[in-house]
Amino acid sequence: MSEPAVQRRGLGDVIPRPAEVRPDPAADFRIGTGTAIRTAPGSAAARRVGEHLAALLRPATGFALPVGEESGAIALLLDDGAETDGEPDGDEGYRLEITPEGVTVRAAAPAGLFAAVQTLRQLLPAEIDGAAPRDADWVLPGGRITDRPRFAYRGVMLDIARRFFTVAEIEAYLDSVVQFKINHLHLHLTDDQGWRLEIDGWPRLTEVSGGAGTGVDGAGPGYLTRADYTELVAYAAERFVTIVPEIDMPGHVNAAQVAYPELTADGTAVAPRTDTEVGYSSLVAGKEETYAFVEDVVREVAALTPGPYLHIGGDEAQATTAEDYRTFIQRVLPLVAKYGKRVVGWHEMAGVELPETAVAQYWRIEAADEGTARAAANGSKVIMSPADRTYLDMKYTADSPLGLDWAGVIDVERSYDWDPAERLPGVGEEALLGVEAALWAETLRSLADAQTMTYPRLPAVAEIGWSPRASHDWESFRRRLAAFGPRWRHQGVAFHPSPEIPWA
Ligand code: TNX
Repeated sequence: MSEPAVQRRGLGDVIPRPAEVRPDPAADFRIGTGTAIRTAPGSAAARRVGEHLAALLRPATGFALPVGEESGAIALLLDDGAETDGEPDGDEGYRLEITPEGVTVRAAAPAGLFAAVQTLRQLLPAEIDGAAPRDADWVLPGGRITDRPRFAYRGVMLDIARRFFTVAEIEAYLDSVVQFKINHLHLHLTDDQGWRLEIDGWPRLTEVSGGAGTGVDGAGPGYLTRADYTELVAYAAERFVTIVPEIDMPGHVNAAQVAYPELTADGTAVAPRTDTEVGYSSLVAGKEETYAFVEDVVREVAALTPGPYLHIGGDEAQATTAEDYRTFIQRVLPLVAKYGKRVVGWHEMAGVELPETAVAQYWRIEAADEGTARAAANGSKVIMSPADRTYLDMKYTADSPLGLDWAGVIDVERSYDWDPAERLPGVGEEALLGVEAALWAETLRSLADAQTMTYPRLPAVAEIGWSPRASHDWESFRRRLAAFGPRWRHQGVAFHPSPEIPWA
């Protein structure tokens, strides 16, 4: 069988769509056997981004692509005069110029170089993601791109409580999401069905509630040791991704109570749960044991996490009275601050008065939310994750084999055609830290299941988070998305072949 011809890409054929694109069809650059990568002198971080680029390009090209500081037609440079058209580039902005002589990337920080590498990867033919060397014309389209994100926070959440995902699976997932300039991975570490992070001094959390038979239908056992978590944090940091750990409380705590009955109201043991009910378990607001436990957990998670955020859940606490909920959150907020972290919580937390530094994550489907609006008015930032747009665990169509449908069915157009700054009254552009797509795992049984629900909807949310509001355009998006069919096949990433997309 002859190999299909490798097609030249257009300079704007990128997701998320870059802020400014000026093609110059006469200025294509061809990567060849002698091409080298040159990185900013004296910057170990830039050097690692160069190595990352080389590692992406070597398998399919078969070229050596040496990385050094002396010479090379592909240059990844740092300069802090970085400002384009009066707009500061920020850490993630970059300028990319492609000419027949070479490729020059300039950014104020290594994160910008990494973002540019994701763009470069997409500018090459899909075959660049193949595992074996092939003979092809590795052409980058000529011209200039100037790019920077709309929002600082572009996240994806993975629920490893309902179904545990191993370090290798989480790393594979991370590798696929960074292509879309996702820069936060929120790990939902604990829930009624399982506890997935080892905590010093509380071994039964993981021995019992991370062990055999845990997870929905008992199909998701496993947990992260502290060493595993530390490895994940480092792996993410190499890809400029911040891990946001979530310990869900005061509700969603049945697994903790199974392991430690002293955390229940009367101290009696509760049975493990593997069903998908929510809203039945609660930590006890009026018991000192509760806060001794929470402080140990918060201290430990904070110590293991270099990123600024610690997510305390706070959702669906139907088994907690309103008064107890307030008491509990007001005791826990200062604990998170005490261990140096900025608190994030699902927006129910905004029913309690919050410090300005707190972040509320809106997840419901209503057209307004008083608590979130009040938090925004008080200076808190908001992450937008409306379930009817960003929940990756919702079915694509009524007959999708995986997923739930309580927030409706979500096809690709529905996940793309909305604006986070217009979602809630009182929560405009200035109040937004960013957007996050959430993948709950009740119906997932494998990494392929997780990928199938994630792609192709995550790229839609990623583009909303990164690209200028004015560039939003469904017709353009679905055409650009079509090119990912062959890319994902080469990468071994499963996806749902939505009929809305004219797949290549
Ligand atoms: C609601 S969203 C939940 C989760 C479920 C999810 C399923 C949120 C903060 N809580 O406990 O897994 O729906 O879609």
